[in-house]
Amino acid sequence: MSTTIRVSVDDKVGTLAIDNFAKRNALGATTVHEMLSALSEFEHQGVRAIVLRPAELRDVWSAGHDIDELPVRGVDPLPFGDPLEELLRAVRGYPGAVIAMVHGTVWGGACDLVLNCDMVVGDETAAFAVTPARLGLPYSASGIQYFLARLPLNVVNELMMTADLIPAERAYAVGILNRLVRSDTLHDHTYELARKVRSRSGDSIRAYKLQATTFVRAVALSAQDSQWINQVRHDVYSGDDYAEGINAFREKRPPDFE
Ligand code: YXS
Repeated sequence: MSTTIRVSVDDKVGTLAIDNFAKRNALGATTVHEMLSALSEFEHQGVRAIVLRPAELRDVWSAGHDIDELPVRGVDPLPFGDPLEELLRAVRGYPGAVIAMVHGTVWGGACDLVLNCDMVVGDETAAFAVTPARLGLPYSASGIQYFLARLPLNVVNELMMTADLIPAERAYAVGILNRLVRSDTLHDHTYELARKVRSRSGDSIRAYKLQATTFVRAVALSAQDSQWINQVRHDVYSGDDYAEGINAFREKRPPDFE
């Protein structure tokens, strides 16, 4: 029995709803593993389009990675096996459309999750922030690569360097959102889009998506550059900023990176 998500299917259109508002729908291991199981079950049932949403439409869509589960200084906070990294790969690899329905603010790894969805429908309350610079955390190389495939460099720079929320109008203007609709029509617009995808050829869409996500990953990178990236990230997650960022969150105070 799932404890932090709600799942349903209606005529091969699935709904995957995060239901843990007490923790602002933070994406901890328990929630992520339930989401991974749901995606696997959707695939088994031949679900062709999935709407990813919060169970309740409140002011926060998701607060991102569960900070309480981030490791201490000196340990990579976003390794390949991190549950949220696994979820991002599962969404990218799902053989059908995953459509994010966004009402409220989306933070950090949840922003990565939304941008890994195939399409994003948001309303006037939708806003997006990517927050490693608030935590002194070195973002994952795969995450950065995918952000750069998804958005212009200057927009990724703004997200990564300010860690500020990009509000709905700008999110639509810069391409984070496919559709920007009024909150009272968000549900209908999102499910209309999902049903449209569901009505098209599942074989064609699966083949397209598998090729598209493969092409996005296909970049030439020397072993030397790969090792250099790992060293750069190691130096950051072993450094003072990361320790201070995590402590500041836990002590509910602004971080002091001076
Ligand atoms: O004090 P209690 O026990 O009630 O718990 C509080 C918060 O500690 C908890 N909570 C979280 N717990 C773990 N991980 C989180 N990300 C997280 N966010 C919140 O939920 C309870 C209610 O939070 P509260 O009182 O702050 O709610 P609010 O409505 O006043 O504010 C909502 C937010 C989302 C604006 C605020 O909670 C917030 O700023 N959360 C942190 C957002 C954030 O920085 N997320 C990035 C997580 S790290 C990540 O995703 C990546 C690794 S990265 O950093 O690289 O992007």
